[in-house]
Amino acid sequence: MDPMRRSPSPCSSRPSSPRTPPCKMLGYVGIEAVLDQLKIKAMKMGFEFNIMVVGQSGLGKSTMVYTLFKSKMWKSTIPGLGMPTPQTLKLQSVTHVIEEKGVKLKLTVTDTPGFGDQINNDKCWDPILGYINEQYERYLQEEILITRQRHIPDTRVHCCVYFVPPTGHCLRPLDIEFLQRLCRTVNVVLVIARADSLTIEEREAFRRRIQHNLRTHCIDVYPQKCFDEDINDRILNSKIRDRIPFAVVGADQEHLVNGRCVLGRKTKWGIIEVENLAHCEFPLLRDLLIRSHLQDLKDITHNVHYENYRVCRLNESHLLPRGPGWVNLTQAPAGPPATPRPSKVRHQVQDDSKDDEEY
Ligand SMILES: Nc1nc2c(ncn2[C@@H]2O[C@H](COP(=O)(O)OP(=O)(O)OP(=O)(O)O)[C@@H](O)[C@H]2O)c(=O)[nH]1
Ligand SMILES: [Mg+2]
Repeated sequence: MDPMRRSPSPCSSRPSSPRTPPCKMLGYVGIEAVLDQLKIKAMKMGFEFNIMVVGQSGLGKSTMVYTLFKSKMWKSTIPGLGMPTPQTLKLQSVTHVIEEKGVKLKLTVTDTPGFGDQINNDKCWDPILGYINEQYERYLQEEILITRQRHIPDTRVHCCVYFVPPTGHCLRPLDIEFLQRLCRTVNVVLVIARADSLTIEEREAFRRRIQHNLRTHCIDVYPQKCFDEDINDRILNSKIRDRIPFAVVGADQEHLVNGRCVLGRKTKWGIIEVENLAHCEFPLLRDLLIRSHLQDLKDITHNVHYENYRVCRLNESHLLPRGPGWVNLTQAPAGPPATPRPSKVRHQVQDDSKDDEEY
């Protein structure tokens, strides 16, 4: 059947029916329908999001994972309700598909053992950076195959939540060293852990000191100023940057407060509700990660962090002997590559591909 007949154009010369005023739709092409198509496709495909929690031992990383995704995640991995969260002894990833209103999210959470317990904390960032780079390498190896999958499974870490201990002073040298390395490789969202141990004034003063430390040590945590795309981004992200690091409290127990079931920590003088902004800033963290910036975190991971990794590896591959298989990269060495500082690398990448063609 003639497609033109199936969907008569709003501008067709046929006499219009009495219900459609003749010239009102003149010029209408129907481009906006592409949004519906994108939505239908995205709903069918679902979303992938990978998050990692990092920080010193006992700061509430595993508990926060539970708080973030409630019983939709993690409960199956915690041995029995009401049992204390066990110490995390090895880096472990758990994947769950969670569904809300027909939207599927394949969520992978990587919980990491706490660091900083050793007398010598030298290179305690190696296993974490090693894992992050390993996921980039996996993606790259799939991407460069001649016959590649239509959809490459994405295990790259889109966001790393870094827990700062609630010392009330400033960032410790270990945190500074760790963060400097991490921020070059992945999006880092900074939080003040166990914020219930600080008063409101202490939290505020601590936050300002940490912000000052970040500036003086050139640590660019998410959302990075240089990646704001327009004025709207700048306005929204400036507000977030002003509140970072979020002072959060984690909990895995529910309590009854005024007839409502709330997640919180029970103390002698009352219940600290994690969802209550008057008690802590957990809702700001949750909104940033899931409700407002999930896609942006994925975009920056792909366009900036992964791209930097890819450029480094492809440049390395130029050192390999030329021949039919030269693009087929050998596996990355165990250590992380010397990744440059995050930057929009589109030009670099294009230049690189031009070089490639010259071979
Ligand atoms: N006061 C307070 N305690 C918390 C908070 N979050 C977690 N805890 C408690 O701190 C203890 C350690 O929590 P975990 O979640 O196991 O800490 P972790 O960072 O995963 O520890 P490791 O696995 O050893 O690295 C548990 O008893 C939690 O109930 C918080 O926000 N405030
Ligand atoms: Mg843990």
